[in-house]
Amino acid sequence: MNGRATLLLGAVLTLAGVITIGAGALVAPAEGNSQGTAWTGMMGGANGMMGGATSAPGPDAAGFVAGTTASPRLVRILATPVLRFSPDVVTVKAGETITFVLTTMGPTVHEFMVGPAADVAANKDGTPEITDIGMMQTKSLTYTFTGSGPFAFACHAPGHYEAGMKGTIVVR
Ligand SMILES: [Cu+2]
Repeated sequence: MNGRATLLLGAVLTLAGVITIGAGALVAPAEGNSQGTAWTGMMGGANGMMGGATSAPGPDAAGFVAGTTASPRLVRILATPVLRFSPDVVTVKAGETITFVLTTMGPTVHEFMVGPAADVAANKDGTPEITDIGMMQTKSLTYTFTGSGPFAFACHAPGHYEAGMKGTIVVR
């Protein structure tokens, strides 16, 4: 088999792997209300279309494997129509590398910034951020939590942070 064919086969197998993961169970939103359940249902559809993966177990869950720069741990977060992230608390182990996978539910465009809590609160230039996450779009950002924090995340689309669109990183 020549090199190009091997590369193509690898790409197909990778795609198949992603789709298989996407068909798995989703992590439930932090809130147990009916809207949260509806979003989870919609996420199932989004996964089917986008081939997205589910959140990996966190430090408090069975099967936890700390994320590294070579193999970041995946944390899926929904940006919801009521200007909240779900979940809005994410627990990490000190030093972990996390790939945040953000999906916007509903017509409002969101952003996702993560880093030192003071920088995130101040919307400081240079703080890691993804922007223009439109309806049913998924974007990701990888961040390494060096030190004990405090760390936070937020959406700085106009008015959203003030409305409460922010989250907390708990470092174990
Ligand atoms: Cu927002």
